[in-house]
Amino acid sequence: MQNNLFAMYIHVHVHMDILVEGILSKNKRVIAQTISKIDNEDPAAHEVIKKIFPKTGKAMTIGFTGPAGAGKSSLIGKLIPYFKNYGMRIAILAVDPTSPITGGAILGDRVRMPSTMDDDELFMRSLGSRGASGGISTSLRNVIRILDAAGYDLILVESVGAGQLEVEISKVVNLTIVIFNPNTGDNVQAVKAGLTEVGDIYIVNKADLDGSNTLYLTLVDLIGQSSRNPLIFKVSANTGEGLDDLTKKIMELIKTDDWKNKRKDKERTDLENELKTMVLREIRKKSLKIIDSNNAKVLELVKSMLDKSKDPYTAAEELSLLVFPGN
Ligand SMILES: Nc1nc2c(ncn2[C@@H]2O[C@H](COP(=O)(O)OP(=O)(O)OP(=O)(O)O)[C@@H](O)[C@H]2O)c(=O)[nH]1
Ligand SMILES: [Mg+2]
Repeated sequence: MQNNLFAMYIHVHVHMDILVEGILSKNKRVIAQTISKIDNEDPAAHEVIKKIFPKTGKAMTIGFTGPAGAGKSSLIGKLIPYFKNYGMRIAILAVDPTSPITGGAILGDRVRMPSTMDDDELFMRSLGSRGASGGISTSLRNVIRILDAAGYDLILVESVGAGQLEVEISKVVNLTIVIFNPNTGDNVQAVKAGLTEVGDIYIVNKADLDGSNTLYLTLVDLIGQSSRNPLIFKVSANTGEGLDDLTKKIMELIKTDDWKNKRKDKERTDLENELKTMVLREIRKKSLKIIDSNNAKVLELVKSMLDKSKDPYTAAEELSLLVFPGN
C-alpha cells in the first residue's frame, strides 16, 4: 500500500515536472494538455500553476466581446498579421460555457481564423468549463498564466454576449474591446444593456455595410461622453478598413503603464476568488460527509418534509447545524 502511494506520488510529480517543462519550452501539445486539466478541474493543474507562477506577468490580454455575429472571430483573425508585425506571439482563447464539448466552439471559427497547425507562433483553444467551481474566470486566469509562462505575448479572448460573463471576463483581461455591427437592430439595446460598462475600446465592425455610420454616431453619442472616455473605432474585418489604426492604438495602450497598474486589483480579486473556491470546496466536502454519516437524521428530516411538519428550509437549517455547530 505504502509502496503504491509512493509510486503514485512519484508518478504525479514526475508527470507534473514534464508538464511544467513542456510549458516553459513552448510545447503546444503539453500546453493544450495542461489547459484541459484546468478545464476539468484536475488538482494536478494547481501544482503546475504554483510552479510556473514566477514566470508569469508579461503577457498582455485583450478581451473581444459583443453580440453574436458582430464579427469577433473575423476581426481577431484579421488582426493577427497586424500584431505579428509587432513581433508578437499570439494565443487565442474562445470562452464558450454553453458549448458541451470543449473545442466545439472554435471549430466553426476555423474557417474565419488562420490554421494554427503549421504556425508555431499561434495557439488557439476554446474553453468550456461550465461546471468549474470557481467559475469561468478562475479557469481563464489559470489558462492565461499557462500561456503567459509559455511566452505568448498577446492573448486574445473571445466571448459572446452582454451578460455577467462579459463583466467577469473584463475583470480578467487587461483591455476589453466591445464589438457591434449594423446588421442587427438590437445594437443600441445591447449598448444600453450594460456593455457600456465593460469596454475600453468600442468597435463598429462591418463598416462596409449600410448603417455602420449611423451606429457609429449613436455609439459616440451614448458612450463617447462618458467619464471613462473609451475609444470608438469604425472598422471592417472584410475590407481591412481601420485595422491599421486600431492596432496602432492598441499597441500604444500596451506601452503605457495603465494596464500594469490594474494588476494590483486583479491580484486582489484573484486572491478572493481562490479563497472562495477553496472554502466552497471544503464546505461541499464536509456537507457530503455529514449527509453520509447522518443517514438516520437525514431520513427523519425527509419524513418530516413528506408529512409537511417541516419545510425544506427548516430541515436544511437543522442539518446545517451539523456542518457549522457554532451557528
Ligand atoms: N460585411 C461584412 N461582414 C462581416 C464583417 N466581419 C464579419 N462579417 C461576417 O459576419 C458574420 C459573423 O462573423 P463572426 O466573425 O463569426 O462573428 P462573431 O462575433 O465571432 O460571432 P459568434 O462567435 O457567433 O458570436 C460572418 O458571416 C462574417 O463573414 C465585415 O467587416 N463586413
Ligand atoms: Mg466567433
